Amino acid sequence: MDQTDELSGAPVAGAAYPTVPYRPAAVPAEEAAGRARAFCEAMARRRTVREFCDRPLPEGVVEWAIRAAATAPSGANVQPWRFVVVTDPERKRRLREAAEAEEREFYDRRASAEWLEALAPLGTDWSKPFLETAPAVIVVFEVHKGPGTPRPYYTKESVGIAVGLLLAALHQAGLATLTHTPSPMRFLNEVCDRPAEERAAYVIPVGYAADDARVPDIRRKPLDQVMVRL
Ligand code: IYR
Repeated sequence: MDQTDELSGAPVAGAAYPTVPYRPAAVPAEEAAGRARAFCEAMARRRTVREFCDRPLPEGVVEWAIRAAATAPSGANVQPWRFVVVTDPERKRRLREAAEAEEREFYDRRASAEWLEALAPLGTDWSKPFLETAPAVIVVFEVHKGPGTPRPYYTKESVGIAVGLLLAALHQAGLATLTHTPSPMRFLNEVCDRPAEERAAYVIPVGYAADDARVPDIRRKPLDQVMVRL
């Protein structure tokens, strides 16, 4: 069947595009809540970690986690993401140096008193040793319109969902992560050799938590504070 107008080449309303059957794995209704609960309990053990050890990553984990991330839904299925995996020590050193320069500016000048107060319980400062200690740093870029790349839609939402899947995949493989957000992130194009249409959105050290790692004593909001039933 024709899918485009013969003269203009424009898609014809109602034209048939290829489809395939949707066959999700069947879960018996009586098992559904238990499965959701098990996933919740596993995810509830995820914590943002800032102290990593240099234990190497098992073969293949990062690749499978990125494949999982890249299954995320995206606006018009453009899949506007790029995952740069930095493991080379010299590249990590450059990344740390450049990130710390931005962070010094942030903590010494750019951040408002209100923002610094909100960060105080996390114990963060300009120093980012984890960018070198962690065996891998995944820099996630949004891919905007450029030569050879289509216009994306809902880019931030799409990339955010992909990063959620990435963190979940790495966590269930026993790895620790940190969603680090040096700001501004333009320096990452140069450090990661990426073209201008790619804009860094997340810097994610990945590895094993240090044996003596500690995390802030914080709580997640209970369901009645995050869910509204109508
Ligand atoms: N990007 C800085 C500051 C920072 C901001 C927020 I919002 C945090 O949740 C944590 C840190 C840094 O990485 O230190």
